[in-house]
Amino acid sequence: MNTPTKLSGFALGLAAVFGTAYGVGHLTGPVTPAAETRHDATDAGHDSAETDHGDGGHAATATAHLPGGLLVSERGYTLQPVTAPAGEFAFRITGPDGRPVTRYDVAHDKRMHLIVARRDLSGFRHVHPELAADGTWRVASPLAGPGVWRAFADFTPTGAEPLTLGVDVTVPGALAHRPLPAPATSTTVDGYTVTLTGAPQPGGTSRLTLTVSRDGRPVTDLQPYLGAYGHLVALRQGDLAYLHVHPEGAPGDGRTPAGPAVTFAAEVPSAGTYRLYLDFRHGDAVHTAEFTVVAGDQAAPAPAAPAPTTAPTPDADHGSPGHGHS
Ligand SMILES: [Cu+2]
Repeated sequence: MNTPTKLSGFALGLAAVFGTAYGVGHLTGPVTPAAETRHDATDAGHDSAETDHGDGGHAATATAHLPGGLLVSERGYTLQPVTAPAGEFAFRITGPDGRPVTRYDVAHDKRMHLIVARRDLSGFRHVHPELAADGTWRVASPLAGPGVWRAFADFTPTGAEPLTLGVDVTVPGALAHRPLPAPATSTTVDGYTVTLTGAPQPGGTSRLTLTVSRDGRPVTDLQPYLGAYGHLVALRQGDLAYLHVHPEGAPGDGRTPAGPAVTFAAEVPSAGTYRLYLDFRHGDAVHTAEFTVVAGDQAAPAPAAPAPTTAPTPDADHGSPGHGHS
């Protein structure tokens, strides 16, 4: 493994990429002293003392620098689970006016991306609910068994900025202890082997390359899934801060191969342990490869001196901001 070599080369370039908004676009908002939430007038019951905003439309205020998914209510939008029949999961998003939102922009082929994982980071699923006329989203329940789950709604209300809200949902039953798998750079899923090159470093953009093989042979005919050859979600152990990253390049752009490697530029908000979930499509099925990674190597802090960037691949400079998160 030549990961350390690549990392040191990459670390030297970190200073130059500060401000790139991959995966966690809101991180680039002004970093203000951590004021607490700005609940709007419609958010009854939360009368934060320091807030005096009347219109709920402040895109660049306190929560602008938070990772996604930590809040159940943000910028006037609130994620509300709705009672549903057995086997179904339902929710709605209420807007600044307190009413269910019914108009959404399509992002990555869908108007709503619902991601779930247990609080212990097991059971990851990424599904796409259907919207009813009254603003209720419904989907066959992705909550596979007992536990405390985090459900993330990743969406863009028409006329507003993209948003990821999160809510805890408990499925009753006997709790199983599922320790987080140890950090690893290779994993298997559905007969595929996926290897990870690169490691996330807090404070900048980190290139993570995932390479897919099957039976010892590189997979070179990955199928586009939601407009990309892969979707990467990262959840931070401890609070399940959420990052959704799309790869460099796009199917059909004339320069992006259909595997075996898919490269992402990820910005992790802090040192810590993360679980990565790579969704990719092959053989007309979507597969999810999972990795535990540790961001921030205390033994090798990023040097501050600028230096030429060592490009891990020929495409290193093609970090188009157009591929930010959905
Ligand atoms: Cu999705």
